[in-house]
Amino acid sequence: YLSEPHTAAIIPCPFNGGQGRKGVELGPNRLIQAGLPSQLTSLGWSVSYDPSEDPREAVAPPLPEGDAPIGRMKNPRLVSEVNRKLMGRVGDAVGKGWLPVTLGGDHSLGMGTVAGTKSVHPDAALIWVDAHADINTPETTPSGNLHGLPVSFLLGLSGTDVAPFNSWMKPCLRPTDIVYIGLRDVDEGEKRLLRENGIRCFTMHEVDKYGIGRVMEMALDHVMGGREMPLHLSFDVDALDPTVAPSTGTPVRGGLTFREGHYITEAVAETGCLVALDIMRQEVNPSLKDSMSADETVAVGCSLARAALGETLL
Ligand code: 6HN
Ligand code: MN
Ligand code: MN
Ligand code: MN
Repeated sequence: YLSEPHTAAIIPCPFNGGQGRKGVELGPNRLIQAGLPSQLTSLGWSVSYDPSEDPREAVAPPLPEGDAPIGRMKNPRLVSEVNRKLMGRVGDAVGKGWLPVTLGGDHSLGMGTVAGTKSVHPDAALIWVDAHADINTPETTPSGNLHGLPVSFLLGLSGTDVAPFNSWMKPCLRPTDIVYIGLRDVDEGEKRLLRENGIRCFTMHEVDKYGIGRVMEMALDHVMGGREMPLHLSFDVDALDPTVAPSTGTPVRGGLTFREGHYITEAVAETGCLVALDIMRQEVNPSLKDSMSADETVAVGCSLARAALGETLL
């Protein structure tokens, strides 16, 4: 799916409107300052990234009508508009045969990135690495934070055919297209949705039980069935254990080790089928006290991206 030479399009998305905490919008810039573009160049990729472009424009469109909650959904117009634009950017990159590397930002952005990939490759498979399932609907969401809902919108679950999203977003994901890895904090309503839709999940329990090698084999087998098909990887950094990625909004203990996280990205690189990558919820707390853990988390984010783009392939 990738034309030679490979081009990676870095799409910084300093967006926090899908949840209530500040800090997640600082992530993309930190990954870039840490040298991600040149690191990818060193791996042999051409990198499309325009440092003069201000990414804040794309993620903070003016909303003259204000942004009152719709039902339980918070910031619905902002989240919708940002994702509509992101879908276009990701779709453009994938359409050119480039590999978009979207740097989040909160995970509500998964709506736009996956919809963008699907606009070019309707059959694309999706691996969602996360402590959370992000499959709440506007009805089941306990928090109203849209970063907990992207997957239900992509699937078109009941209750997601709502304004303002339904003006541009059409369901584009089938339950058999997606597989989860790393789950350990799933809401009751989400468990029901996962069951009802027969969605394959590898929770931390399965990672412990089978080991990450076997889990990746089964996960790829499930979504790709041994075939060559376009693959989208959406990696929420909170899937990693908080000892590995301490700088994230809702740390959940008992997560993926450094190696397990990297094994996932390496196994994805090995398929040669990756068409889009999200590194999400890379949060940075600007306070000095936390600057070490932020640096650590940023370094892990860069190294996951490098591994997904083939750093460790011999
Ligand atoms: N994330 N399930 C919780 C909610 O509010 O819906 C947490 C969502 C977390 C989202 O980690 O990207
Ligand atoms: Mn997430
Ligand atoms: Mn998460
Ligand atoms: Mn929870």
